Amino acid sequence: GMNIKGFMKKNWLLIATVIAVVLGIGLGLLVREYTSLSHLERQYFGFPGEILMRMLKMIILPLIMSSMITGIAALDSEVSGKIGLRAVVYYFTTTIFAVILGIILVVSIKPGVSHKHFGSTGTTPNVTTVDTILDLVRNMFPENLVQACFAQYKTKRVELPPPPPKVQPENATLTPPLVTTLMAVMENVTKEYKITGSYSEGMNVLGLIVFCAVFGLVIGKMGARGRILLDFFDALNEATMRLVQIIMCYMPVGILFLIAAKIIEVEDWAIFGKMGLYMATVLTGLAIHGLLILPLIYFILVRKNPFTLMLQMAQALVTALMISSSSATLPVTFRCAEENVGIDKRITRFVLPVGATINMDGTALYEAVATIFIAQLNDYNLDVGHILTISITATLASIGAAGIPNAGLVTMVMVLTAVGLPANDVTLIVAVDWLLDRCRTMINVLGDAYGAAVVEKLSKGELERMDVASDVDMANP
Ligand code: DAS
Repeated sequence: GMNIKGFMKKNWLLIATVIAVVLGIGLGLLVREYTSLSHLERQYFGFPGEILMRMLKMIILPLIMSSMITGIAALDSEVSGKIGLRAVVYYFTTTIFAVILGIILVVSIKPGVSHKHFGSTGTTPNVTTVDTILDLVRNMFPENLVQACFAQYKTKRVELPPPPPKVQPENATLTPPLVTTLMAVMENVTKEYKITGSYSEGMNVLGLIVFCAVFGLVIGKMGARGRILLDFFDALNEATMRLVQIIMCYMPVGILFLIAAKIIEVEDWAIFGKMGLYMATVLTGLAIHGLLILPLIYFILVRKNPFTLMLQMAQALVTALMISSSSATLPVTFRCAEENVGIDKRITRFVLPVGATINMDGTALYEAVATIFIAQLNDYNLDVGHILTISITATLASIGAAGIPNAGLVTMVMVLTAVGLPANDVTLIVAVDWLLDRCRTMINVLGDAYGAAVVEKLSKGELERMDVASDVDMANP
């Protein structure tokens, strides 16, 4: 067996990171207890953590580009199509499972029914499901690749001024009140909007992925000259992963200050008591999904111990929990999946970036629970049609959410408005989102890892055939 020393040596970074989390929480509580930092001092305190975030975000661009391009170019298009389809089916199925689980829990626990003291803040919605879906597609086709590295397109609806009232004919008598009401209703239905859009902060990962996927496909079909580009991006990928290794050495320091600063910053702890049942519902759902459902699917399809994979991914899971961002965790996800789990690079390179961007089980579960929670607060009766709408829009909203902190809260507006709930009610759950966000991000990353392993297993046949083919190539050049 492995002795303690061997274990420490192999897992020193994970151990250091976990110690950093504990120390960070302790440090945060101590500072809270004994001093009171000014706003500026708190910002300075978070500085080492800020640097960690900057480094992780810095590496995303070369990592995504090199891994997507080589991932796709290394496979022939038929094989990559099959693998892509398997990945998408896995993502979709698990996301739907998460949504259903969330709905079952929130409908039976009813966290919103006993909390009538949270008032609704209702206003009219200004972004619809259609707008959100169109934005998703728009972002898949960035108009400018350089801009896609730092900005995403976002639609806004502007209400146009009402048309001038129709001039009453001279001889018109008094309009009966019913007609006036009807006209007012009609007016509302035909309310005119103009769609404008602007670029908001945040990398358009989806757009970069789509571009790199197609670019990789083209390179793969180019023959000998394509080989030059493939080698180039392959080397870029290796260099990038070495950089990741260096960045990860700084991780314990960054995480210590990140979590300490967060604990110092939180103002309202009492809200945890008030929102306790709601948070418990979300956390129970995430736990069941992460500890039961995903492992079960993995076990059924891969026939290996699912908790071994969880341990091998631990570094990525802790990172996700600490930084609340799937995309910023991606470099660590890569390292764990390739080095610890040993998933074939031809799979990880193309499945992990896509997963980090569109596969968000935790977010989907969370959005379903939160929407129904808000409906309960509003005494709003949901029928089967509503529940179905929530399932579909929560799934879409999780796909549309960027892998950055609190993104799920933004795309939830779509879910709320789809069932006619006031969009502004997201403000009711903002106060506790910093905690729920990190937990759902961890489940998002876990889902991506299981996904890559499942897709690898299902694609074993094709991968082996490719190995044989390239051996033959080598034998008879
Ligand atoms: N925090 C997100 C993530 O990176 C998504 C979310 O806000 O739900 O996975």
